Amino acid sequence: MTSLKPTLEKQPLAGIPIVGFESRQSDILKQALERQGAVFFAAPSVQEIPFEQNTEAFSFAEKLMAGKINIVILMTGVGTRYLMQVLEKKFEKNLLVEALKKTTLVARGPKSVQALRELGLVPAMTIPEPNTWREIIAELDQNPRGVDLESQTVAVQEYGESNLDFLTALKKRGCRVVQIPVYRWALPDNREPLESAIRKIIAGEFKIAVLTSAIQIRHVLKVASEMGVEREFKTKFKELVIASVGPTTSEGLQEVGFVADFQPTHPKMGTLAKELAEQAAVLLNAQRPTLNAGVQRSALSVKPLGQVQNSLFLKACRKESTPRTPVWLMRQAGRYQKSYRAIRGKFSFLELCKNKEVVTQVTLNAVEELGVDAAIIFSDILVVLEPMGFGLDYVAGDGPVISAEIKGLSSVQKIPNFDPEAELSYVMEGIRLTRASLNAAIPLIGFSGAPFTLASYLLEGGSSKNFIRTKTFMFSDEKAWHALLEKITQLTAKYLLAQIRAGADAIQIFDSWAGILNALDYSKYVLPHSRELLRQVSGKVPVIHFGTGTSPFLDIFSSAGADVIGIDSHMSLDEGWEKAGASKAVQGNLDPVLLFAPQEKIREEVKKILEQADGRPGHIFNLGHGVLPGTPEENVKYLVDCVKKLSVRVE
Ligand code: 1CP
Repeated sequence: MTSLKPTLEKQPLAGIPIVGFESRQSDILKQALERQGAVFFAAPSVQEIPFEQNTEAFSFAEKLMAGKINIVILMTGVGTRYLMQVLEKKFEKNLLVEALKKTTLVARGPKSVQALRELGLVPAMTIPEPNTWREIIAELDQNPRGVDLESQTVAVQEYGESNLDFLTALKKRGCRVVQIPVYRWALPDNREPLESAIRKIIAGEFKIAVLTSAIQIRHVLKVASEMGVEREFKTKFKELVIASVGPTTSEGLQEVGFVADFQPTHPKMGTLAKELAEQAAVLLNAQRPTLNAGVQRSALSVKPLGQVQNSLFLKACRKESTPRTPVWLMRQAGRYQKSYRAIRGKFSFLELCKNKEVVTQVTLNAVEELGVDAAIIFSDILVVLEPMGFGLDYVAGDGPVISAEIKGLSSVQKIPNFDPEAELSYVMEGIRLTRASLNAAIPLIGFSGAPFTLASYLLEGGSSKNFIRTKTFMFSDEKAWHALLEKITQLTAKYLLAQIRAGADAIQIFDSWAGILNALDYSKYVLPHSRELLRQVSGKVPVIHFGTGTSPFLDIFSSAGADVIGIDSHMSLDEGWEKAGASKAVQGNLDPVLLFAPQEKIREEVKKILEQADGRPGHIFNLGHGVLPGTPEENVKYLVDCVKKLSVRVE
């Protein structure tokens, strides 16, 4: 025994107690982790109970034999085998296989490919990793084998429970869908290991929990609740490193309020064990980055595409339904926070914006302190003014001071084109480092000012009340005005595209002061430029278009073309949504001043806004404008908690 010790000590998982909830393949997981030195505790959480008298399966077989099924999608290997076992009781195997050969067979993953191979069948289509329903739809949409979905009959071998998102996506494409449920999930007959694991988690006996399917966490919570320890369990479970095998499992975790800390590059148990071992040291020491030590959580840097794409925030941006409403707040990082003031004490505002480690820390602090569903990169809309050749300073108490003298067309023509990758490299580096340090399931928002709002700062030289210089310039020299906005549009588009390349998962365009114009002037002097900017940056990641005072012309504002429309607090959310258009997602709209009010009042207003949104897909909770300096921090946190609790949708 002792001879093993030196080698074991070199293994990063040596002696680390890990709990896993896998059932059927528990041994494979155990071996893979033990090979890395871990001490594994198996707590099977699910059993599959095949439907013996499966009428849906029989009716599928009849349609199949009659040549009425065009496409068969095999979701799991075990399901494919169960299905054949059930069908063979009533039908002849050869005939079934022959009939399957005449359809287009789609295998979701390598295990369904294997199960088909055992029948002598080869799928016409296999699905790339991470093998979720989204990849299936993407493959079918690409239509590589000339499969036209419209009016096709598609049979889906289901497992455990129906995936409504998937079925809806198929139906939207004009398919007739035949569901073939093959087994249902149940708790294991022997719950003792699971109950014991729950007790051990509460006692702090594990360091890492491994989940290998989305149903597992729901079963674990069910048993914890039956044991009367759900609350303690949840608190302690969050202290573990939570490892998820892939995006669907991570999404399942997120739906019940947990965030996966780790997800391997391939959704396989072997890869999970290997990469978990590689990253264990960093994961187990996960600390927030410190100013001097740099960012230490690089292990979380893997950004498996599926994981962030399935976040509540990005789903809502795409108008997909979510189990609760996502929430983040404009200016969630800022002077109302003690942690921000402490850091700001050491740097000037621009120094802060230009230091990627500090940018990362400030961005993450807000996410972690508040528990919001999205991060926004810490920067400012005005930093673009420097490479445009203008002086920029932030003067305590007075806000930004910009030295610019724009007098007619010739001064507009003098504004240089600049390369944002080079001249605003600190923003891109900040995005890269933040993305690498941020929890892989939390999206990062990049941003810019909109052409009008940026022009107003240039022309006013800073903040303004009446925007006299801006409007005077606009009304008296239309040609120069349009040239100025066109110039800013081109530069801003390049800047936003660079942010997307650096890793921004969504972008927000702040047209904070658009509401000082009326509908006609907005349409004439601003809309064409905002529309052009949106045209240039759309289609890559969701784009949020925010303004204040825009309610009188929110329909026109919305027609500029963003995916998500910001609604300020001057209009109720439902009215705003109607005006923005039902096809849009919306973001908003609690009055930031309400955060100074008693918590009961905040709760009441949150409820009101949620009622107005009425559970419709596509609402992102936010304020109508940024968090104000001086806002009580506990109220900001309270707001976020309220949204999370009050918006849970009961299915
Ligand atoms: O003293 C300080 O510490 C500076 C305060 C501060 C902060 C925290 C400024 C100066 N900018 C920021 C950060 C900031 N600004 C962020 C990232 C933080 C986050 O949202 O979590 C963002 C997205 C902005 C965007 C921004 N800057 C806007 C659009 C949003 C809005 O509130 O309408 C605008 C208009 C600015 C300009 C600006 N930056 C800072 C000031 C004081 C101002 C002027 C505001 C005004 O004219 O009233």
